[in-house]
Amino acid sequence: MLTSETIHPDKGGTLTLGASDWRIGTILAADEREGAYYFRGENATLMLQPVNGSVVRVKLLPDHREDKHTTIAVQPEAFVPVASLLTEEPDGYRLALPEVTVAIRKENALLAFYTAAGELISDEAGLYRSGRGQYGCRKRMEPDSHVYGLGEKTGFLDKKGEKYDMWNSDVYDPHVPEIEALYVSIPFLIHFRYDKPAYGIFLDNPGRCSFDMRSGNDSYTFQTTSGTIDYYFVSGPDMKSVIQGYSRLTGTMDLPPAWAIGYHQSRYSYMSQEEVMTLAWTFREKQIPCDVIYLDIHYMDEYRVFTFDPVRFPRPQAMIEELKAMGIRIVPIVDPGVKKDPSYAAYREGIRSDYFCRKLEGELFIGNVWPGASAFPDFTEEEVRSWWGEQHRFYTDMGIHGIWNDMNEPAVFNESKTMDLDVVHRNDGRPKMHHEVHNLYGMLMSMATQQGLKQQLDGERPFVLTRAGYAGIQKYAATWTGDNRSFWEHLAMSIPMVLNLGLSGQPFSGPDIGGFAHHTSPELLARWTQAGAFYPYCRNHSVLESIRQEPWVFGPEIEDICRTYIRLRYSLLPYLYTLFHEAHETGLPVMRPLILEYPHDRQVYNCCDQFLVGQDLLVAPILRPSTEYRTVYLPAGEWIDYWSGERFAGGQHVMAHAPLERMPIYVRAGAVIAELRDESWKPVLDAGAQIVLTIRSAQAGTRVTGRWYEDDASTYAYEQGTYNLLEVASAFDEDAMTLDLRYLSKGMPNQRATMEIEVNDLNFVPKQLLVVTSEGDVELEAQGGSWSLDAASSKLKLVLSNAFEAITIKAVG
Ligand code: MIG
Repeated sequence: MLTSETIHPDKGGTLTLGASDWRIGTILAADEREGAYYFRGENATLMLQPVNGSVVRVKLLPDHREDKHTTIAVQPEAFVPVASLLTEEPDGYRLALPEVTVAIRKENALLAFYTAAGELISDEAGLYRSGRGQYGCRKRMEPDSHVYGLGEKTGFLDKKGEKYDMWNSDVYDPHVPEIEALYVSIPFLIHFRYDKPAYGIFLDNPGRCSFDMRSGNDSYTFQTTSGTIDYYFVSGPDMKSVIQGYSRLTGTMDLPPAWAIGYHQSRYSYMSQEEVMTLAWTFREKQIPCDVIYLDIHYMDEYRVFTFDPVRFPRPQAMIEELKAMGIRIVPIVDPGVKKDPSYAAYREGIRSDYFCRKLEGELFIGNVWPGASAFPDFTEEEVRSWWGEQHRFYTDMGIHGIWNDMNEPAVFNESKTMDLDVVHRNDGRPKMHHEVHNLYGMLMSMATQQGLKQQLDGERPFVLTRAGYAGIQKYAATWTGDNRSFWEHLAMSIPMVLNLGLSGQPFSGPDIGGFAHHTSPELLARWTQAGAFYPYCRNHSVLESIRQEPWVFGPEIEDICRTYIRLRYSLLPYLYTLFHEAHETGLPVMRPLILEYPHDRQVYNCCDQFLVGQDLLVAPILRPSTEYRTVYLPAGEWIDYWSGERFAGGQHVMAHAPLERMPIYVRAGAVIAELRDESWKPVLDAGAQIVLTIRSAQAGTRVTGRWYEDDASTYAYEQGTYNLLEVASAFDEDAMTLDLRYLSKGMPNQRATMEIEVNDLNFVPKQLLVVTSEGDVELEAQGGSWSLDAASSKLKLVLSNAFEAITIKAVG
């Protein structure tokens, strides 16, 4: 516990930067070699390397030593040939790329970035080195600047005024606004101003770094503690293109297996085979959908990874098979620490092959974690990663397809809370001290895990969940946000945290629903499950000895609420899955802050008590106890209350009534949402699942647009084009509706025989439904379709034969 002694009067400041007057100095010459430009300063060289037309890498080369090496976060294929032109002017140089121009001042080597049209995007205020050899870069910030991204951080959405550290840390302290570092470090920020070009900075340094948007009045700083400044300037012009640019650089996620986006249930720990089976049967009996049950550390034999405890889990394979038949998967936890135990195969093999981390002087690094004294694989070596991946046959042979990586910051029970800083990682021939690559450790572990599983699963998609990560983690694993608490404040905080992870290239994340530490309450669990149904990653998890928080433990009322919202998630799985496909293609997040879709609306720059799922669903959770009303901000357009169908004009705050069983949800008028109407509550997105495309408001003037993506939901066949992507657009008049359906891809022509569409709230009574053909309009029935009208609810239902590539349907009144 901290006491007042902490704020000792003799305590000095911690910001050391700017303490030295080191500068690059005057630029003496500039030259180009092998796709990079070198600006030779008096004290160091600055390298500018075009990545593509809108992204440029800036690397400071302290001893003029050329080094184009990047961390593993950067995809080599992101670098493409770029038309670039360097010109010299009396007081500087200009490097012009198709979409961004960099100006370099000769006098001080400071950079300014411009759009192709010549508009200033960003101006540099300084590049420093401290007496300790730490580098920092300062960029100008304006009164109307806003900062987003920076991965997994506490606080609100807008990071202006905050300061953060990038140092993967196991933080069991309550996650409060002043915690500067958590488990995942993504040194990427987005700088945004109203009506000005947005840009991103990705500082590719896996050592301890900091981002300070607090201390300077008109600037922000990022600084390193080891290694040099090596950053990527990602030009927009808008936030979406910045995120896409960053995602091209660091990669996008694979499509998850459908079961991974269902509801997951966890607890530290479900202690035995009987307990797990009882849990599974309870879900099925109560008809609460659930796809995954987690095994926390007690499943292991004295916490040895790749083992099962013979007493608690005597027949794991039988259990896994039985669960699979019920449609439930097991995801066991795997920590990096390998018990130091000569009778244990993983330890012996690791020692024999020299796979564990060693200290500078050569001795093994042994740290204390759950199994006691443990060795840690050196995941910076490719050979070690493939060995680690191979170990997972233990699980995959039993039918396990998903793994949960914990403690991979790495967390160690010692004073530094991590690996000793004198560990030397062999790093495939480029040895690094631990502190230089600390933030990569967890990601490399998940990479090893994912690649191993991929090899073993014979074409099936694995699922990996990780606590620690670095830029690019989205390629290997989903992340959950670690040890939050059952506090209402943490329910509220989870929204900006997940939103900023999404803006930082990680679309697949979520917190422990209900809260991990401390004790949940019936009301908190209900409200958290309502919100949680819309997180990209949806898992309820809680700590040892806390009050139980499975959906039913608080009696029928809370159970009903949980059931309703978990089922609601399942009914929206086709829509969610379509968003995951978009994330895979573009890097854009599934769960979005309003600013991403409404950048010209000043109301939304720090809006994070409500969020969007894709473009079409607006979710406004209740974030405080005993609260039945809240204001909701509806951005431009028209919004339909999901529950009542009531229509609201956007651009205003509305008061929503939200009794305990009701979380306010709004649907964008004009949205086409693919919904699952299958009562089996399984994440079946494949042939046979009853999926309906719903259009919720069909009024004259509404512009209807939507997409629906489908594939086999379990293999990588989509990479070869085996998927369907349908685009829907329609227009409405006073007494007619035209519906255009067009497959952008139809790699699975036999996926379903018919397609169902439901149009709600139609503003006229259709008398005829026609298909537009080259020979003129034909009755829908003559084309194998049918329709019906529920006049009371003005709901039109259409069923069409799905034999088309593109079809236009008209409803005429
Ligand atoms: O320090 O495996 O964040 O989800 O239940 C505890 C036990 C180690 C920390 C994880 C938590 C997990 C717990 N782990």
